[in-house]
Amino acid sequence: MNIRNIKTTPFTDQKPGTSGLRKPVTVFQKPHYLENFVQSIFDSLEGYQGETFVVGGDGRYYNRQAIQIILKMAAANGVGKILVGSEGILSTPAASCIIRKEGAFGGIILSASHNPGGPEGDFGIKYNIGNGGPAPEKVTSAIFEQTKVIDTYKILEAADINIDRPGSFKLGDMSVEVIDSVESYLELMDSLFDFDRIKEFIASGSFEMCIDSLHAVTGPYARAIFEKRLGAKEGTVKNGTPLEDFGGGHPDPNLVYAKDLVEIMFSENAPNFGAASDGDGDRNMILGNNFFVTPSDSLAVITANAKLVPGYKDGLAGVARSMPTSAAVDKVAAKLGIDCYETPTGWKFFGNLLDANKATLCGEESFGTGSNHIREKDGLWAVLFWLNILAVRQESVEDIVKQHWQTYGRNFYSRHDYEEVDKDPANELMDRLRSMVGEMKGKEYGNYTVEYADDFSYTDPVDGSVSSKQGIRIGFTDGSRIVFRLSGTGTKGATLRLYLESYEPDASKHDRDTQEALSDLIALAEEIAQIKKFTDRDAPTVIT
Ligand code: G16
Repeated sequence: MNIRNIKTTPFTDQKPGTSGLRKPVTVFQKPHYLENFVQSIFDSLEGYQGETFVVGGDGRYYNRQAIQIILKMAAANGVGKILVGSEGILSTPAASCIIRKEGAFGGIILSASHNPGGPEGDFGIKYNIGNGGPAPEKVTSAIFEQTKVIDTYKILEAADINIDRPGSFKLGDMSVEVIDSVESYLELMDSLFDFDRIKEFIASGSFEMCIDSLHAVTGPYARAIFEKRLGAKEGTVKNGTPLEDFGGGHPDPNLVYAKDLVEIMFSENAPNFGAASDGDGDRNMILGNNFFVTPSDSLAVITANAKLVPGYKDGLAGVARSMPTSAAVDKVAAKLGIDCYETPTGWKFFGNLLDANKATLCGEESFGTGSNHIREKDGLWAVLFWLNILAVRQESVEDIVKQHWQTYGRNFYSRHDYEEVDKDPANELMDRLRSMVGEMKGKEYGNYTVEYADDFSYTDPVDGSVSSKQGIRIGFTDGSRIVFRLSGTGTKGATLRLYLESYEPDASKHDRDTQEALSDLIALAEEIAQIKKFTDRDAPTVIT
């Protein structure tokens, strides 16, 4: 076995963000860049020698090359066994599922999620721990510390392995098992949902659906589950072949980037149900016939209807949502008499709550929903949850959501993104708000009175760790709220996110247009934060 010790010097920009290290492909292709980060992962871990790891990615450009490098470095660093998704494909939820099922030590997932791919696009790498979830901050910080002092990495000199189909190999002393990418995940879904009932519902002929995989990782999963297992007609899954550049698209399931699906679902003869998922399969967007379900509402509806789904029929331990996510689910939790946790943005913050059985369902406004079945958000799981609800209730998506609002009131909600703005003025905007919030309580802005204003800080109820500076919240006495954050996943400049929410208990006002219902708050956000001045933009890039 020929292990080479390669001399290297640190890169100063390898701090993991909201979800791992994301950079343009060209950065990852710099000599030693990927290798430094991978070695830093191993150097920050203890007791992994001889253990099993899972590796796979969303199929984007550089996925295959990166996997070969990681395999050889893992072998050189003493890993016992690696499970790799066939063709290098593993959706993020499938990777989480396999780490848990196989009792692996951890996993390395290659994805920049919803960011565009291709030679000029983005690439990413993140480390997941043995519970199947994203490494918590103490682990990502330890990795970052290693990246600052690294001087050598280890790699096995060996030929590439054929990862195109399942099979077993040896790389030095390490075993490599190329596994079917879909099988374990499909089995898990089958154990949670009433597949027979959904199949019957689809076969009834009165129900049509359209699933858009946006040329990203969920294609093979969606075809196997919806078309083969649940009997939806061929062609139900659109853009189902993963492409290295996602067909030139932006694999982000929202109203702007999933525009083909949106056109179909908002046409005259729209199907009853539509859904899309993102680059690595952990996000989802749910649509009805001419109807959009906000991710925050989706979490609330799923929570309220959980007892209809076999895997959740015995009740929920609690729910959790990220701070900027609307409080729609809080109302459901209150009615069910269960706890509702508010965490910072980032799925990693749900891990402890799920492990400690404090929460069963979790969700984020950024099109992420999931449960304790794995430790990642899960796009197709959310789609199946909705299908299960629809199969039982036999009502339209719109009717289900509107009835929900009647019961709980409606949380009008929207996110305005200012993408790729200059970093310095974006930081100035946030610093300015930070300096203002201490004085804001009780202040009046037109009809609004500030009830609280702060820079969100979270103390994990399980391990007591504190995460501060997680976003500026300004809450008003009428229950409405404005939140400002800088994204932790962008790779160019800064992305300012403005989250707006107002609560409307009166059902006669639920049909208002969202942007119109929030127009006073939008104007107020501009007045308080001077967004136009600091971003030099007249309007947001994306409104969801
Ligand atoms: C990641 C995280 C999510 C987070 C989202 C947006 O999602 O896993 O928890 O909500 O980023 O983060 P930000 O607002 O910082 O850009 P994904 O799907 O990109 O892995």
